[in-house]
Amino acid sequence: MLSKNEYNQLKTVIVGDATGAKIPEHDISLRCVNYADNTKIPERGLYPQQVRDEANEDIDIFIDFLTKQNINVLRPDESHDPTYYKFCPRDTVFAYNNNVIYTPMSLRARANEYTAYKKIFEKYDVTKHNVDIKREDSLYNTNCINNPNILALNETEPCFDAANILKNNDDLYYLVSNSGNLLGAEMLQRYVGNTAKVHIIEDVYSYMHLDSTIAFLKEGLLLANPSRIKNKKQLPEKLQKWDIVWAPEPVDIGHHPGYSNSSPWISLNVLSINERLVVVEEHQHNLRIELEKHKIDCAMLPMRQSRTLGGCFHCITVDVEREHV
Ligand code: DAV
Repeated sequence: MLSKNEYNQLKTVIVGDATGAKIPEHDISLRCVNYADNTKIPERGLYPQQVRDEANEDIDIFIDFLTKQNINVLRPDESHDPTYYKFCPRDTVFAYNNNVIYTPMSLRARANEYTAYKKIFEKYDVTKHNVDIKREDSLYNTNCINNPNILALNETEPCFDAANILKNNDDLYYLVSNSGNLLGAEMLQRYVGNTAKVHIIEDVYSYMHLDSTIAFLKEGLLLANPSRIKNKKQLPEKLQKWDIVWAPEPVDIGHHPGYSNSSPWISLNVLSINERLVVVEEHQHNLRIELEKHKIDCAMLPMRQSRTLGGCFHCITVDVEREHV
């Protein structure tokens, strides 16, 4: 059985790889999903060497830490040369209970990214869903450019990145945003059937993914981004009963000039090893102080290119197996 929540003792994890990370063709999907704020898209081609090298150096440090925690680390297929990247397996693969979903990703350039992870799941006796969608121009709403009140995805076909979801045992939480539409949530519900209930989170954050807005720390305790969640009422009813650690202002570690795939709130993108230990970007001291108040220790590790490439320790991993209690 695959992991069912975000915080039980981690046993097996996929860690991404910055090798071959690229800016893809400048198409309508890239503009609407990644650059709806209308910033200039960098030139097509490999990310600067320094970005890829530093990201991989920091990944090596992270893997060393995980291995010392007796966690089994798996990597994307080395022979896979990505059209986009394989730095953030979280975006691509939804591993949950008895299902693996290679999600119908919002960027055209990421349509085949799942092939980098297929081998890993061959040995797991779970149902594999691979959703092939057309990504016609009509899926994308160019009115989203410069207008966060209009989402990038129309409801023409189901479309979502796996990182739009957080899992909490029998409940799945799904953000409707530029990287996931309502049809996608319905499809997710069909795939997991009666093993879980999909709860929608809407009108909270228009851009990418859920994991720089909320992190589940243990049953009944979540970390929330106060710049996006202003009021408990914006959360699905079940989560309104949880205690909330409000994340402090992030320390902005900056990004490579001209290349930015995330806001400073990537600080919130932590990976739980278990309910008492999380991996946090090394400059986020105020976050560490808040978490320690809740008896959660922080392993402070570097991830220098997290803003450049749009992923910190949650994004660059998939928790494949956690202990079941
Ligand atoms: O700017 O907070 C982060 C993307 C996480 N996958 C942001 C988006």
